[in-house]
Amino acid sequence: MGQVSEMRWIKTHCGRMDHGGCGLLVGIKDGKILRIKGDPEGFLNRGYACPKGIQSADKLNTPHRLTQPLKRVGSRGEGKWQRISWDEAIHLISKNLTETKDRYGAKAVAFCQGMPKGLEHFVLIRLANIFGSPNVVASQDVCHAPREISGMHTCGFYPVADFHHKSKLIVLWGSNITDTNEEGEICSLLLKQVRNGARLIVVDPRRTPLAEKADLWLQLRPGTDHGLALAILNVIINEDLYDKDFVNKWTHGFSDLAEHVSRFPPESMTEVTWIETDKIRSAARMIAQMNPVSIQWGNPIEQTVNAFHACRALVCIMAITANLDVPGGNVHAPEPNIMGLGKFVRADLIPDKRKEMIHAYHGTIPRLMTVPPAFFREAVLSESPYPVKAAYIQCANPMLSYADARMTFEALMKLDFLTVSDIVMTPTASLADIVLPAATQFEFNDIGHYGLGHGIILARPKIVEPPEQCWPDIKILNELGKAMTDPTLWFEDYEEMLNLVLKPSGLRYKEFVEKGYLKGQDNFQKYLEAGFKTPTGKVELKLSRAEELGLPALPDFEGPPEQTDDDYPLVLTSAKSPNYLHSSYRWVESLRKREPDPIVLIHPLTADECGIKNGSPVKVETRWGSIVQKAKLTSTPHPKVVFVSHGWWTFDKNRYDWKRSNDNMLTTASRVGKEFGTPNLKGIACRVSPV
Ligand SMILES: Nc1nc2c(c(=O)[nH]1)N[C@H]1C(S)=C(S)[C@@H](COP(=O)(O)OP(=O)(O)OC[C@H]3O[C@@H](n4cnc5c(=O)[nH]c(N)nc54)[C@H](O)[C@@H]3O)O[C@H]1N2
Ligand SMILES: Nc1nc2c(c(=O)[nH]1)N[C@H]1C(S)=C(S)[C@@H](COP(=O)(O)OP(=O)(O)OC[C@H]3O[C@@H](n4cnc5c(=O)[nH]c(N)nc54)[C@H](O)[C@@H]3O)O[C@H]1N2
Ligand code: SF4
Ligand SMILES: [Mo]
Repeated sequence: MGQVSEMRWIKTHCGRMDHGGCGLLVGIKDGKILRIKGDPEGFLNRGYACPKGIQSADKLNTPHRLTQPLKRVGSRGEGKWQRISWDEAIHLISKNLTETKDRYGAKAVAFCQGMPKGLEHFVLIRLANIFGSPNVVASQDVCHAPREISGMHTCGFYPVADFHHKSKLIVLWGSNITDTNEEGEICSLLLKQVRNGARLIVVDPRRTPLAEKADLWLQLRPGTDHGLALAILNVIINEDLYDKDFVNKWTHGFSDLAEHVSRFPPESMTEVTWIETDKIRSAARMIAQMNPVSIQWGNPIEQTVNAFHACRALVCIMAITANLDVPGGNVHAPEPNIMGLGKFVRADLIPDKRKEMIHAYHGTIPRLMTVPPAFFREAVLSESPYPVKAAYIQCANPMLSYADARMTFEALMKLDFLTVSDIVMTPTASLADIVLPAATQFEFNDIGHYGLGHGIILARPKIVEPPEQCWPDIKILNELGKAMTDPTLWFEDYEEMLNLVLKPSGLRYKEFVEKGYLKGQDNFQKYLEAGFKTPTGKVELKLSRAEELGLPALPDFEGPPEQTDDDYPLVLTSAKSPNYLHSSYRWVESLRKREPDPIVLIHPLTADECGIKNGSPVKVETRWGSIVQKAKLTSTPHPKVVFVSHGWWTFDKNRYDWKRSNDNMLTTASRVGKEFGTPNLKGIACRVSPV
């Protein structure tokens, strides 16, 4: 009784359990978080919160937390550490990075971040820029860069599904938002649309709960999304279902696209995509005839070497059906009045970045500003295009998240100096010279959704004190900035960086917290006045500068990412777990109870053929490696498709097992798409057998 009556509820937004977004009410007493629930007034969630958001404070007070900076004393990866002070840690990092810079140039230092988690992502870029290194490494090769940048080149913006206005039809294309709520596309918004009559198409190789609800479920062969999209374009154009007015006024290269997609009739694409011709036709007709349509496009379309084709084909569908930048379609969300990213990260200080960054030497697509992990590791291992000798890694676990874990291991082992900031010791941190204990969600003032392109930023105020020696990443970076770069570009108080972002709005952070969020003013069909921000001022179905930029002018399909054969007859893919974030939080007991083991989903017919029993360990093999996960027999995937769990590692004292169940032992970084350096994470040929 007493407890409940004394508990105070504080408002914040969820973060660091996915991209974040839900408004939360956090109940605290005596400086401890006792309860978390969805805030009924939350702009994106209206009371919804998922299980891992509700449990998210359980990660704060665990024995696994790093509580003091550590310096390696044994050999790299041996697990022998000495506890050191923050002063010493900052001194050692700045000394080593400065020495690297003096010897090899600033570009020999890489600054690495995983999934964008909060403001520190942009403070890291600011530090890299001020330090003089063009090399910020991020997972964008497989996460959102393909979508964003293909959008920029095709229609001049990143078209995001608008769930805030009524759609007649929603297409979930490789996006399982009841589990992933990606970039704050919180599933409660979608479910409300469906309750209010929106129709639903799901493109997914697995019968998800949303696929069960859908009017049409397209169970495609993993990795053939671009093929399906081209067949849909074929139907829309051949059946004369496209929006003629929009196409005439606002598109470039329609006749070339029309001629090109005539090579992809649904009849011949059925064989490669495994989807019946009738269903492809029905999907195309629904998309063309119901307005507005929003396409919520997910990760799988950007996790093969063909990501550019898949993303381009999807934007072409949005365009010729006139669903770009209309309410309930795919919109260019206007930003609130806050500081632009370029200004915040001081892009002006590094004018040669575009020429100097590692991937510039690999001929990637213009506007890709973070180094693809494949090229970062290649630079470390082969010193090409130039030597990379040191890395600062925060909020990332590359040993699990980069394709080809062995390559990551070799690269990290070869570095002269590695710093990792995390909240627990991970396989990646275990290889570092210096490990820094970070404060995390609820423990410091933060801004969510900055830079995500959804036109909103969210307040995430501090609610409890971090463990005494745990620092917010933004504070760590501010101190490093003062120690190893021009101190006048940094701040007496690191929290001034929050005010800097907000400055144009006229708000201080405290006032922003009272408001809760800032959102740009809705403003649709901006092209009517200003055209599209492309070289032709139109949606470039055919890219007008393709030749000059070395890009394919039209979206194309040459086959699935990998061919199956007698040795590897099945197709491997994956989906994010609702209970975890990538490689994170297996050590949070309440979450682990919900999902104790890495599970591989296998169809009962396939399991029977291979002699695999439900619940037994299974060896999953590709041409690139093998792992063991536990079988779950289910008819939700196609019989020829295998779903592995992503991001699993375990630890036992100082030994970090990143091999046994890590899905990135099954992938390779030796073949990547040219535009974004994207490896195949989906659609890989595989086989399964009992252990
Ligand atoms: N095979 C395969 N590989 C994939 C994917 C896939 O689907 N399949 N998905 C890809 C995608 S989309 C992404 S975005 C990447 C994600 O890759 P990563 O971002 O590398 O993975 P995470 O597990 O999200 O986060 C890594 C670390 O951040 C730490 N962390 C959490 N909060 C904080 C904090 O506040 N401060 C600090 N310093 N650390 C913190 C966690 O403890 C964790 O160890 O993986 C990619 N890799
Ligand atoms: N719970 C949880 N939420 C997360 C994350 C997490 O790790 N856990 N990660 C966050 C991050 S960084 C990201 S980028 C987003 C990603 O979120 P999503 O875009 O939803 O990505 P996934 O879960 O990888 O895949 C979505 C769906 O695609 C299906 N799928 C698999 N292969 C294919 C294919 O080849 N084609 C098609 N069309 N579908 C396929 C899967 O069955 C799954 O249902 O989620 C964010 N939210
Ligand atoms: S859906 Fe995402 S933002 Fe919402 S509570 Fe869950 S983890 Fe947090
Ligand atoms: Mo991601």
